[in-house]
Amino acid sequence: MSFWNQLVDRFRGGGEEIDWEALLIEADLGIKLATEWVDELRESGLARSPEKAELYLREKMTKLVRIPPPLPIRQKPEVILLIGVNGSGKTTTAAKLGARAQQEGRVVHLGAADTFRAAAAEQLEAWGGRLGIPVTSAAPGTDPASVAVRSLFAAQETKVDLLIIDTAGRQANKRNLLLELEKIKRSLQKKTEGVPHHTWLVADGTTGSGVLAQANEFHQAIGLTGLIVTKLDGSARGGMVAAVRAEVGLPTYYLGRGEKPEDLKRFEVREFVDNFFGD
Ligand SMILES: Nc1nc2c(ncn2[C@@H]2O[C@H](COP(=O)(O)OP(=O)(O)OP(=O)(O)O)[C@@H](O)[C@H]2O)c(=O)[nH]1
Ligand SMILES: [Mg+2]
Repeated sequence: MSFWNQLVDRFRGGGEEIDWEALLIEADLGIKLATEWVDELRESGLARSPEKAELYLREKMTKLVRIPPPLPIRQKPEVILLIGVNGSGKTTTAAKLGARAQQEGRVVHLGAADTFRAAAAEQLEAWGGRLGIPVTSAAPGTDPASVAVRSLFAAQETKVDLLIIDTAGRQANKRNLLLELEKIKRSLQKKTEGVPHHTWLVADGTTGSGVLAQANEFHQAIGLTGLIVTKLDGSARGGMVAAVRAEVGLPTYYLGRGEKPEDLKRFEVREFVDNFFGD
């Protein structure tokens, strides 16, 4: 039985009307979006029919999570900055994005701007070694902004197509760590206007509504352009993709469904919606 149908069964409660609000919150849609959609279900009278309600919600979801057309980037390299809380999957995602781009025929460079954890640069270097992607790194304790800038210079010199910069894990409420992120962004911008083109939050899908909170906090603090949700190979179903789009306005570009490079999937609306509600 699909995740969705399991939820419907669970919230049906004694043959009465389904508790749609509880169901949608359980599916990680967040309170605000859940309430909004449930009000619409009630007002339209669809709440009493699970089939009709599902069709309605499918359509709402499909419209909501649409991916905006890519902005034309004339500069080379295109630069992606990955940020997020500790252990969310940033370093792995940097490598996976690199591997994907390589498969598409693009030349990639990696920047290891996590100089906080001693093993962080080694972890990215190991990935670089395996994938044949050069990595700019520095000794632990080095100013991460300087490593980011050096990686930009290296990527420009070698004329690669894509630079992916990994950063240290941090909570969005730690002021000094946020300032460090701001400095990384500002230093890159100072060297080349428009860089980084993308500032993506990498968030662990198993934290459920935590993803929405993180997206809100990081977006307010330093400005995000998109989301990547990792660890969706477990029980998490990704409802937070809709919540983040509705409440923070950020599109999701990739989903992580495992630890290997090929487990990073481009976000596809149709596939996502089918997966969420069950085929
Ligand atoms: N199952 C699963 N595991 C993942 C996924 N993405 C990352 N991981 C695992 O999560 C763990 C943490 O990943 P990292 O990439 O090191 O996370 P990070 O955000 O760089 O961590 P810090 O640098 O310490 O903040 C690793 O064991 C990864 O293999 C995913 O999509 N699915
Ligand atoms: Mg890391």
